[in-house]
Amino acid sequence: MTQTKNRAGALVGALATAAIMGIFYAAEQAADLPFPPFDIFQWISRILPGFLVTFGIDIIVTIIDAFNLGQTDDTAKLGEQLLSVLLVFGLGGALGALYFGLQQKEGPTQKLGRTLLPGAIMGLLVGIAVSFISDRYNFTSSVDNTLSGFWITAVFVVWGVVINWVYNRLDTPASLKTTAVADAPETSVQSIDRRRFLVILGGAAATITVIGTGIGAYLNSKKEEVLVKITGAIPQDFPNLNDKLIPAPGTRPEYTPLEDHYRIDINVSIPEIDADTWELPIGGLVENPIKLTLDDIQNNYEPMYQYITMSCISNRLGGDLISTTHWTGTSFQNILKEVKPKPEAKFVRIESVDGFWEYVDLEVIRSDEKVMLTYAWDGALLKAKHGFPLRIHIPNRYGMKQPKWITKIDFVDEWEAGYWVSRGWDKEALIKATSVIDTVAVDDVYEQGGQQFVPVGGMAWAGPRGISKVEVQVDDGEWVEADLRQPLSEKTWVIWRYDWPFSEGDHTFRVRCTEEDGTPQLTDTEGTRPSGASGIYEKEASL
Ligand SMILES: Nc1nc2c(c(=O)[nH]1)N[C@H]1C(S)=C(S)[C@@H](COP(=O)(O)O)O[C@H]1N2
Ligand SMILES: [Mo]
Repeated sequence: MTQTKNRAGALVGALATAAIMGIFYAAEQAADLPFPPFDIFQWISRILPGFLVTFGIDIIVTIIDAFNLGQTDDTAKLGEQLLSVLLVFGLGGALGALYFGLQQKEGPTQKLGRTLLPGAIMGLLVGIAVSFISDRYNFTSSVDNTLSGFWITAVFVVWGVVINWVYNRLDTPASLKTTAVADAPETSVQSIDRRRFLVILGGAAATITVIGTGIGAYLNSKKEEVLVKITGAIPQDFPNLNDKLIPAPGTRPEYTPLEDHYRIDINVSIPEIDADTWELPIGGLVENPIKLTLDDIQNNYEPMYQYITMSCISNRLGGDLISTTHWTGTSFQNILKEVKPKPEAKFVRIESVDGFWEYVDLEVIRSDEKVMLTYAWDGALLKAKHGFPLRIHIPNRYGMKQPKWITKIDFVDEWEAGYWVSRGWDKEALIKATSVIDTVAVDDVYEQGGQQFVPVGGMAWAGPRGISKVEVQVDDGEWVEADLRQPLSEKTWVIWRYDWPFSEGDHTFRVRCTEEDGTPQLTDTEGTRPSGASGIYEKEASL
């Protein structure tokens, strides 16, 4: 009997939870209130040990790879959202089962009899706990946290009361009897009544979920992020406009369309910062602490423009977590001049709205004017998902060293591990030179002087260290130099092309590159963790 009870409890708990998720979602879209499942997921992802998180991400990326599920970043975020909802659904079921189980025991809850009090108490406790989580791990909602807390708690109280009410409704002597003779329930009028009740309940829960989700989805589709263009920052003609090299068909775009730029961060929902109230305090070990608004940063400092290729350290060889766009900001050195670091200041600690943080060595900033506080990409203020209103660019490092959504900058005398470093990733996260084949354009074979050629192409990248040479090898042949296109800047990837005078059959193509100063790329195959992927990229093709 207990088992039946627990199962009924799990079902009722899960149904009630599905219904309130619909309500939360509609309210999020309509009134910008928090959507607790995402906040709970963000909380869990931050407290789990780093290796577990990385392991989880790895599994998600492997699945996306193996089943060709589209863009890694978008699919992974969708997967996280799905997981959040499933997780909360499961928790709701577990609480329902627990509630039904406790109610049945001769315990204190039993004494409360047939009131709705025990359910209300459970809802209150769960609601308060979830409100605390939301308070700390929601970076999206614009609603005051106290108000959000009341909203979340109220919804959970209703949730608890509903579970309680359903329990009372099911727990009639008759229905207890039928659960005891569960093998032959159809013979009992009460059992039919009980089943009908559960079906109605399921229908009601599903209706609320569908309506809530529908309203939410409709409101969501009406929202569109407006890009705020900045005239002076709009990239004009590309500096390599006159380069003769035409990329082999199928080569990635040299300049990534903004909507295709990869996105990676620790958030299920995109943090949203209100530029009207945002102010950046820059202080700590400095003579002159300041506070900057977005307006200040845009107007009071010399702007700087750079074409930049950025990659996630989690990008696999040939993966899509790497992109190139045009960045606008101001050199961090301009800020140094103004705040005047004290002699004991050795590092800068950068903090973000989502609880992310990193350290930058002051020497790195002093020795490279291109460390840049960035407010615009592709000629417009940063999109929310790319760090609005302010992010930093640190040359020669993977993305994990470069916080988005910056909320605070402190000058300090001691280094500490940043968010990903404290979770086992490389301290320096220096970019590794890599080269990749995007295409062996078998559909674009052409003839010249009686010989057939197949265009082969891709990119090579070593951050600001630059690329001097790319070589291609077919099967076990000689390494042959490819033609290089002038890059958009010394920091962007280099597009290369090699036209192979081909022979029919199945072939293996390999690529390697050399840095500007003659350093060859690493040829040993290494996975992404902890220092970034490297190795010789291979591609098979039949001609
Ligand atoms: N605040 C914050 N900044 C962050 C991250 C983050 O999770 N939170 N992720 C970093 C990582 S791992 C990468 S690869 C880059 C990606 O920037 P993008 O999403 O704009 O491409 O942002 C970096 N900055
Ligand atoms: Mo990353």
